[in-house]
Amino acid sequence: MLIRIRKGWEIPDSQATPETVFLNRRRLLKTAAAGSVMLGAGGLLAACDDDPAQAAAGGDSETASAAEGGDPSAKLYPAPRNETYTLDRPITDEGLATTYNNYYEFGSSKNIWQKAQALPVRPWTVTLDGMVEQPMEIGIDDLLAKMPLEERVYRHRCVEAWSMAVPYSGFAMKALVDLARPLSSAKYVKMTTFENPDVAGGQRAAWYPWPYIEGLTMAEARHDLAFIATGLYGKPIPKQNGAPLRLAVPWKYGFKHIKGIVRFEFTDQRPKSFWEAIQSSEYGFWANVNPEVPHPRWSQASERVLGLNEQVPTLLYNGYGEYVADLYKGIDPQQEALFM
Ligand SMILES: Nc1nc2c(c(=O)[nH]1)N[C@H]1C(S)=C(S)[C@@H](COP(=O)(O)O)O[C@H]1N2
Ligand SMILES: [Mo]
Repeated sequence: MLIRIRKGWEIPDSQATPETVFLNRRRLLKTAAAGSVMLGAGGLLAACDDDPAQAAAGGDSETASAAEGGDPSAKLYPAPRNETYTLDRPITDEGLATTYNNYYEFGSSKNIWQKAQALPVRPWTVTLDGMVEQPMEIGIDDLLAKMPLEERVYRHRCVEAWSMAVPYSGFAMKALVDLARPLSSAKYVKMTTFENPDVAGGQRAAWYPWPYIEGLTMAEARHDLAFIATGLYGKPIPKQNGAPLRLAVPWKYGFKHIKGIVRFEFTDQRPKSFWEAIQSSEYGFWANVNPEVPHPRWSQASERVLGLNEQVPTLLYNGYGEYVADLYKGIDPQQEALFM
């Protein structure tokens, strides 16, 4: 168990578990309360202690990534690194990034990676529809064959005030938008996660508004930083991290990074995301990272860097302001909650 003295500006981790605290408050999910206690100081260590099989894995990346065996896309990785985006911190240990996850379809704890192995990721069909020239369905391997794969290292900042630095492989979301050929009247892209309660036990909890939904404006979706991740650490992306495809928009809080996507729908209606549907006063559409705009229940001024267990200041747009600030120039922050 990790014990350290908290500095004045640090928040207790127990306050930074928004989903579980919220549900506890509504008395909807008793086990979530246990989860939030487990995720107190030294959360990952506590989670590991809790489960002997997990402790045996001991953050061994090979174990957590083993499910890629037989993945028909394995030969596509590692993809060449795009050096445009660099980091100010070391890459998070692979074993940690693949065993400390948020994926409510498989439960509300961080320790869901084994449960997620039950998700079949082949065949996997992606639907591109809505306001497009021609709706289309495409299998993940056909999609991968069409897309220019590359690797990018991105910072990843959860709204719960922890962060990682992760090498994703995949393709610019713009390439997928171009493939879909949206009409000029489309204003947003709405993304939807799979629904399969037989394997995803969390989806049997009826109080959540399944399926998980997320959305971006067309300008955000076409921005070079918006990335569809299909690989992680030079291999196909593990199921717990969102196989076979998930979003990575690193200037936004992690809950925007929808996993296990089956549908991209182009629309002129702003989508209501999963967390917005649960608690719109705490989780909004924009979710851009801003250290000066606190979550209603805790500060966003700093973040705990997983693995280093170091508290560092959070950066505006998670450090990507030079690329993305222009996207929001015409938007009045009094009218739109850009940072929630
Ligand atoms: N479908 C789905 N996508 C999801 C989530 C989820 O519960 N379900 N959690 C989100 C949250 S809150 C975060 S922080 C990231 C975590 O991604 P990681 O486990 O790869 O670090 O996934 C996001 N995508
Ligand atoms: Mo998150």
